[in-house]
Amino acid sequence: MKTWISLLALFIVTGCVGQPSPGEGGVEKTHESGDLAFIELKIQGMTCPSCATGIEFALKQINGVVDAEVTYEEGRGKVIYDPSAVGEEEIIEGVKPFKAEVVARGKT
Ligand code: 9UX
Repeated sequence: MKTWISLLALFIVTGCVGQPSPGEGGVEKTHESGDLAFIELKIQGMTCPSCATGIEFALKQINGVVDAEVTYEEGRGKVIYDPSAVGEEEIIEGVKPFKAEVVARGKT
């Protein structure tokens, strides 16, 4: 539930000022240890690019998430996380208002 609250708090902060950030141009793999996992999410309900930025930010607040990238155009999110610290369920819970579902998973 705390993840949802962080998402909510983010939207309160971000509002709908709609400044689509250019993003980081790809999910940077900062840890190449091989102990990290990767999931791709299908995310429904985003209505503007700022939504994607907000969800991406919220995902990054989750403990154990190493990196996240969400694209509005594709309706997809990519998350790299430490499976010893966080699970798919908690990650999905963090974006629950947007009906995220895992469409791919793997190792980094
Ligand atoms: Mo502004 Mo996108 O609230 O849902 S971030 S339209």
